[in-house]
Amino acid sequence: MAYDNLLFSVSDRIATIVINRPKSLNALNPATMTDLKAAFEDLAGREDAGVVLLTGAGEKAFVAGADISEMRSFTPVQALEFALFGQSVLEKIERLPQPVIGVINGFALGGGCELAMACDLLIAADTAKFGQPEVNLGIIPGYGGTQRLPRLVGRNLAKELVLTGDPITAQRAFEIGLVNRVVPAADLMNAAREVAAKILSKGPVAVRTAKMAMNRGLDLDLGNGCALEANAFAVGFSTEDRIEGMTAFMEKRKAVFGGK
Ligand code: CO8
Repeated sequence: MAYDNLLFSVSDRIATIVINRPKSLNALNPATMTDLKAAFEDLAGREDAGVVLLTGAGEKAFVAGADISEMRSFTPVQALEFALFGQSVLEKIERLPQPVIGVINGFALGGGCELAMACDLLIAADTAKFGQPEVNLGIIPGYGGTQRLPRLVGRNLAKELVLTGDPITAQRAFEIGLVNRVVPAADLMNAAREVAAKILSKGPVAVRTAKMAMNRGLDLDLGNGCALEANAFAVGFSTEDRIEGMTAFMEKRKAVFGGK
């Protein structure tokens, strides 16, 4: 499928989405959010893609935030609509059956940091910068930043980022648990593909179920989260993948999973 603001490709069961507005540092305007919605809706039904990489075009930015040039004329009602729409797109990413790896190639600011936080794990170039600079514009995060950031890094660190608007380095983002790994910029795509290939070699149904259990469980108390897990665990015993996985272990060979 072709998009005005995204590049989309699939190879070796890895789908790659590149946000492609480098002249605006890949800022998110309504048209780009609409493209992202369509791309993730398409991916949900695709059997040829087991992992998704999400990155930005060019070397400078993943996404430098919502597009300020378009946002500046919003009425409050439009701002509400744009925030709710964006939040629903990020929820699509979280609810996508396949894991999504955020490949952070540069600035991930404002809506860009929020988009990154909707991914399942993040690999960042050592040149990347993260931040929630909305207060510099007299506004607050609107794509879930005030909610996901405290859940990811803790309340006080989140407050420091959101209330000062100061950006942090990729290394600092790693130290506070926002990013899984930091690699030299030149190695970024290879590092992301390596992680994707490792996930792809595992039981596909198990990978999807584990993602769902962790994401949904975070919204539940521990007891209900564990109940959700036990049910998902039991469903795993109805799959051909688990027969193959356990048989391969007993036969001391590598499992070949069919995703069924
Ligand atoms: N929106 C629109 N255009 C942008 C944005 C943006 N967020 N960021 C950069 N650009 C454009 C610049 O205007 C410039 O365009 P031009 O060449 O036509 O002048 C081009 O990209 C290159 O940018 P710079 O010249 O500024 O590059 P620098 O290397 O000097 O600086 C920075 C890079 C530090 C990233 C700088 O561009 C910057 O501070 N950008 C804005 C960052 C920001 O404030 N982001 C948060 C935006 S608000 C937000 O994301 C809210 C999300 C929730 C929305 C909810 C819906 C209501």
